[in-house]
Amino acid sequence: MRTTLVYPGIAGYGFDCLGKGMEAGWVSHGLAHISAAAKAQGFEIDLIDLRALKGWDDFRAEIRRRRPDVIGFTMMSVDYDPVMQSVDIVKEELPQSIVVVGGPHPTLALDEVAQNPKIDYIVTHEGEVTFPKLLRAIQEGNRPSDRILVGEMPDLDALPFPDRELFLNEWRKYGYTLDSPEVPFVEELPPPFLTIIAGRGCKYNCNFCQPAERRIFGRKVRRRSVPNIIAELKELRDRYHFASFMFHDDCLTEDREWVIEFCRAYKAEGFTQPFFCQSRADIIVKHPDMVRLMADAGLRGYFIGFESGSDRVLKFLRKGTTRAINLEAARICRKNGIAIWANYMLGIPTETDEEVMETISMLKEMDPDYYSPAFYTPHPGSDLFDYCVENDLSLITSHEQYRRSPTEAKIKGKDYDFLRWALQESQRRKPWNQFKRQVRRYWKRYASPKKIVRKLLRMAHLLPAG
Ligand code: B12
Ligand code: SF4
Repeated sequence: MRTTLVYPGIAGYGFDCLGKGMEAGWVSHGLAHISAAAKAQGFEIDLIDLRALKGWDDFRAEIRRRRPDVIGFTMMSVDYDPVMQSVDIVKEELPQSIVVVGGPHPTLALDEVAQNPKIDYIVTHEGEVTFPKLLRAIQEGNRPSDRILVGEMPDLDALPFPDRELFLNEWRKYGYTLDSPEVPFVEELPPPFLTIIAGRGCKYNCNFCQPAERRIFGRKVRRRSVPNIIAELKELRDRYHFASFMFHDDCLTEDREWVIEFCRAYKAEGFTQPFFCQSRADIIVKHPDMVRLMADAGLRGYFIGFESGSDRVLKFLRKGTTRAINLEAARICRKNGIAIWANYMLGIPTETDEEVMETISMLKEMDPDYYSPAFYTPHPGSDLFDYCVENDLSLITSHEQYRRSPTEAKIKGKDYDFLRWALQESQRRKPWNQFKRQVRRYWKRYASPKKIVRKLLRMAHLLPAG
């Protein structure tokens, strides 16, 4: 029995985007995990990655060529349209094949997904236990009569490591050069670069996100043990000789004991590769000693959801932080040489223009290394999404618009001309900060005060060029 998994991540990028940016050059840990679990039980699994194809004709040709018995799709809300189009093509070409969908959107918007009668099975929640069980039942001619299968929670340490080769093998066929297993995205993380995920779920309660995480992964955060993560890192070191990596966990630092144990083990096992992870401003402020330990172990950057510079908006978002905490967290990062990837939103429901200006002034004071702005986008499964529906605020008309990109209008009543200006302004550094950054950059590049002074004098036209 042949099973093909499909990664549909072309929303916003289009076909033939493989390797062109982070979203177009990273593996899906969801599919890599269910592939590993199914292969461990003897099933034959391959992948179609829509990002590698030139168009729908290519997808049709692949389905004709591979003739899978079962086709499994992963699906975030943004992936809805490409998944539905793929399902149509699969059923035209292979009416007898069995279509299975899983991932965040089927769990969070089950009714919508269930409306498509061409989908044979919907696996909600986690798939490592339930998907292989379903394959076994299909193979034995004992198909479940229920179309909706509630995925069982796996014991994370008992799972085989994610099957990255599912993606890398496929990408190689399309001539994607693998000097890096996944696409690096910041200068602090050189290739070969890859991503890893240590746990599932988040205990915080931000209203633009929750209860989605809890509904997918349960109330309690589950994390792989440190020895289990170190064992995977060792395997990845042997196989890919990675020079840097990043954790995908929503908030790796929420369990201080785990982090401390990890940092010690990472160093003890001789790892020196730099890494990034996601954290929160309040955690950084509460545990500066943990931040130091992480920096010492190789942490080079934190993704931090600062979201807003207004205390009222932060409260509305149930973020559990304040402007002062955000600024203090940035100071601690800087002190420890940790780059700041600042996630923030503009155009949040109830936000006033003055509050947008507070976000701008916070960012100017903070001077993050990387700006990651979004026009607030209501994501299905979150309380703020429901608030937008109840108050008729959403301007979203297609699933593709569930991307957080700061280009299109998402919320009624917002002045997007002002927000576009705010977007630019929020990323304009103060001249003094800009100057300090230039000096640091030159220092790194030329590592000689004499050369830097000459360069600066030349910039100020006090020395002839050359
Ligand atoms: C890493 C990550 C990314 C990465 C990598 C994505 C990738 N290639 O997988 C990047 C940065 C690219 C990304 C982008 C986006 N992301 Co994202 N991302 C995550 C994050 C933090 C981890 C994903 C992960 O690996 N989880 C661990 C794996 C094991 O879980 P999983 O993928 O859900 O898979 C399990 C089950 O869902 C199920 N399953 C999944 N697929 C299938 C298929 C079948 C057949 C079966 C049976 C089961 C099954 O089994 C898996 C194993 O248990 C999650 C939050 C989270 N903690 O999951 C958000 C999350 C998935 N992202 C989200 C969003 C909104 C986005 C963006 C839209 C944001 C944006 N930039 O606009 C984009 C969309 C990208 C696109 N397709 O165009 C939302 C999705 C919400 C929703 N309603 O869909 C999440 C849940 C975050 C949140 N709480 O809001 N993301
Ligand atoms: S936004 Fe981040 S910290 Fe807040 S609930 Fe979601 S994953 Fe957790």
